[in-house]
Amino acid sequence: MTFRRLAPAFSAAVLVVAACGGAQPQPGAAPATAVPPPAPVLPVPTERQMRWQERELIGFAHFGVNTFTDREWGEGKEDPKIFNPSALDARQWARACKDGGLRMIILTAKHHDGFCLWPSAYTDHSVKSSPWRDGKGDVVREVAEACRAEGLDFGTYLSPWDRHEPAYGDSPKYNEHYLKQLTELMTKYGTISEVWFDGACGEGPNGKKQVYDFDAFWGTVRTLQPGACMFSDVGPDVRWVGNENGTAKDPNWSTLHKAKMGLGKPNKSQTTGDLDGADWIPAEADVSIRPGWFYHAKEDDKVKSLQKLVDIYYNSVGQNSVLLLNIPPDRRGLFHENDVKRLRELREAIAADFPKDLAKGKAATADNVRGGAAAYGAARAVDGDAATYWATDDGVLAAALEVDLGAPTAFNRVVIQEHIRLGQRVKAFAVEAWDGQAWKEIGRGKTIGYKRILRIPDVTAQKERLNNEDARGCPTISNVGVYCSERN
Ligand code: FUL
Repeated sequence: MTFRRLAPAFSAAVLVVAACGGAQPQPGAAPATAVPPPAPVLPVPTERQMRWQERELIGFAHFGVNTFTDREWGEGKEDPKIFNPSALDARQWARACKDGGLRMIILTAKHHDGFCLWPSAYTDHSVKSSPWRDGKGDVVREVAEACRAEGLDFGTYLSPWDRHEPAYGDSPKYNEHYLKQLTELMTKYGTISEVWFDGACGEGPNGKKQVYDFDAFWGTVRTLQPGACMFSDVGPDVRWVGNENGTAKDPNWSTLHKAKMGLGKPNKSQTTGDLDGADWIPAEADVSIRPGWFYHAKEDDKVKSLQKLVDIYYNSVGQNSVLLLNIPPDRRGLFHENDVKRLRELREAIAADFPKDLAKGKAATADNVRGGAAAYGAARAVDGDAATYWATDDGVLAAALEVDLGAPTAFNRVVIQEHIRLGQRVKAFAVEAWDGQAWKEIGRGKTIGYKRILRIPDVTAQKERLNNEDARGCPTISNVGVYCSERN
């Protein structure tokens, strides 16, 4: 596929050093047009998947008996009396997450050890058998309420693998038990925004391997919490990115051939998605802020460095994924001070990396505009409005959009977004800067999707250009932003 070049009339700029900044015209709504919008390139996201994607950063909290045994996986034989956080304050978790820019907390309501953080009616292996709050406590409720109070969404992790439950391994019986617990979580704690299904599976006391009835699990969530996104290795709404270090790859298609995959069987598709996948199942990248998922005092000085977390941000959110960052509460029932500090630093570092979109409201042109209509013009990619987009005519898969920054401008970050409500389209793209004499490629990639961020060496140029080289349908680009970060 060749890509188009813009007319020479656009190419008179000089390369000089310039400070970041400048006044920005206000964006306006896209003008009405009789030109029909591009037909969706299927599949497309549901509203619940859009809400999930737009959160970008979400929190995970691994908490339970492992916190008190200093282990990562409990055996299910732990005495519930060991669960006794001395100063549990879920508001502190929620405030720390909010301060870190995270938009949700997903709580391990039950991990593999089977200990329930809520007083389930279907087992005694729970907080009700612990001394914490005299056996009358409910961590799920406290975290759900804290999230609501701080304006965060709330999600639950209910491990199918349960090393305590005697019925485990008797597949129909355990599935029924699991469904009852799932129903408790889906009905007693208000809105649940994400439900996390871990694929781990083992044998029960009867020596038989448990066969999970995921269709029934997913059907129950869909009925009781229709707005919740369900995560598992392969969806139904969100897939695992294929590693636990918070890193997505390029390409990262949000589309997947679900039928070709199996739970617990990671394969290449899980990491990259499938270019022509029949299902919209975007990737979620999970990672812990510490080496372990649960709290261990010996890891207090092993909280990931700010630079490492910033890299993780670029490798996940910046590669069309959502970042799920785990912060394990300690034995007090608090986020440790070191983690709280690092979360705040992360939010500040990201804000500092994107101080101002220097392309917003600037003059933009394209070598093809759908039906010649202003409603799909290049200006729609720099108007700061996620609902508008630049689109080309049907069949024009390679096209270029050029932004005149108005004056030589220093930048080192490029943010590109597709209007994914119409499907993920771009297969290959390059970003170029006009150095006063010629266009120089400053970055390139395969997929864009909801968001693609390129960290590039410092460049000073008056013009930037996005060359869409190939796509699954006419490109629909909602944003091409450039930023100047102090750190490079
Ligand atoms: C894994 C589990 O085995 C880990 O303990 C942790 O919960 C991680 C997020 O998922 O599969």
